[in-house]
Amino acid sequence: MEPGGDLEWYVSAMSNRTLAIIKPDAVARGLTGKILAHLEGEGFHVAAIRMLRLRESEAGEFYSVHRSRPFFPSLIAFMISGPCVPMVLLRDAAVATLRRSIGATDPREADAGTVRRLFAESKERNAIHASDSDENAVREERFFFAEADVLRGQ
Ligand code: 3AN
Repeated sequence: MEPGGDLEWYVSAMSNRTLAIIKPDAVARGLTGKILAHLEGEGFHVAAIRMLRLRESEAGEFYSVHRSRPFFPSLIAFMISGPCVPMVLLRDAAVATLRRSIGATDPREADAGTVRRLFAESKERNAIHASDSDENAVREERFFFAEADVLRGQ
């Protein structure tokens, strides 16, 4: 925020954006376009997008909150196994709406019509990541994009 900037504007702008990653399983299976179309159909606008392959250290930093979990080594191996597609998405109530749109972590528990129910293979190979709070959305956006790379007002 600019010094002396409008706090109300900043808070509302931040709650209207979130970070998603189409994960390596979905990219490898040729599902990138289908998942993008699904999200656009739910009212999200893509404001920044890249395709990249995470390094081990980067994946470890991104998922550092899970470092002590038993699935961490496998999660990191999966996340660096191929290219992924991080993107900034805009919509009102972006974080909560996208979490609903992607569904539960385990696709077998995900509601019908959610991205994971439609496209995910397993709890680990679950097609998509989405930020779980406005604070994490800001942190995760900065992981992949400079503020200047994020389009607004389209
Ligand atoms: P979500 O992505 O639904 O927010 P988190 O944040 O609990 O789920 O977990 C991050 C990622 O770690 C998941 N997307 C999934 O790929 C992996 N993961 C979580 N729990 C498990 C588990 N029990 N076994 C294997 N992988 C898991």
